[in-house]
Amino acid sequence: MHIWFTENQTEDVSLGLRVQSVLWHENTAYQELAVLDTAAYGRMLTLDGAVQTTIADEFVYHEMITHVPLSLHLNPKKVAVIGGGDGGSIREILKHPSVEEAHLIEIDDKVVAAAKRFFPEISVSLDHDKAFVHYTDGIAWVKEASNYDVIIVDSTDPVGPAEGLFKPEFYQSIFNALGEHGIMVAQSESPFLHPHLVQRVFHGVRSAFPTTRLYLASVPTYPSGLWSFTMGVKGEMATQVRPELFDMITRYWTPKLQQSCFILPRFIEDLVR
Ligand code: AG3
Repeated sequence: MHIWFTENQTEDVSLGLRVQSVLWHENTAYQELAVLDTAAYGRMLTLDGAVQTTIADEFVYHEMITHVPLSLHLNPKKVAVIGGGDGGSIREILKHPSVEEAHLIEIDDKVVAAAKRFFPEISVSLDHDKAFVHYTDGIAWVKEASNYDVIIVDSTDPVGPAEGLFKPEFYQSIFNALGEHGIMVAQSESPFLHPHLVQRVFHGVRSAFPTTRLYLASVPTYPSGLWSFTMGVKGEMATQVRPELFDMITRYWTPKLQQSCFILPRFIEDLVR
């Protein structure tokens, strides 16, 4: 069969994936959600036509958005994910023995429902007794939150429901919701295709946090394949990966990669100078 999914990543670039079957399609209260079985990357979740996750490469993004901040925190116990309704970030957070509570703040319950039905490998930990799912707007939620150790912004692109998650006021609310040595991370798009967004997030986080760092990982199904994450740190950070994390089971993150992912190519260093 020759059915192709195309994501128009910019006006000039698209990604095409051959589709074996369409498993689900709906217009939720917030966005258009689809689950497609792709020949190259297995099952894939899309929101408003943008690839969110695929079975073949989700581990890169989910491990890197969680293990990097969690292993830099001195003792992460209380963690929240804003967005991330597929549950992949919660699954990774719960690999950390110190974590007592992992909260998921997702505006669209239909994303969680689709993840539970079609992506059991990704959503597997959403029913864990340390996982708490809240169906609410992340911007309002974070204003009431306090004493979190790590807050992860696992959002879609800054159009539609996620727009407010890219604003400096939001990073300031996250700063206030974090405890003394709190750390935040936001997915911050592609240095090749969205340099202005990389800068927007970096400068926004820097306006709220004393320390801001950018790091990279390679996610083949996201625009350009090279993805960035922006971290804001409130206080002290761990200087070494804690010994109990050395045997955590991962496929992308390693204690060595933890050190190297902050080393940036010059054009990206220049972007966030
Ligand atoms: N959130 C990041 C999606 C950004 C991808 N952008 C795109 N395809 N245009 C992923 C959610 C995974 N938990």
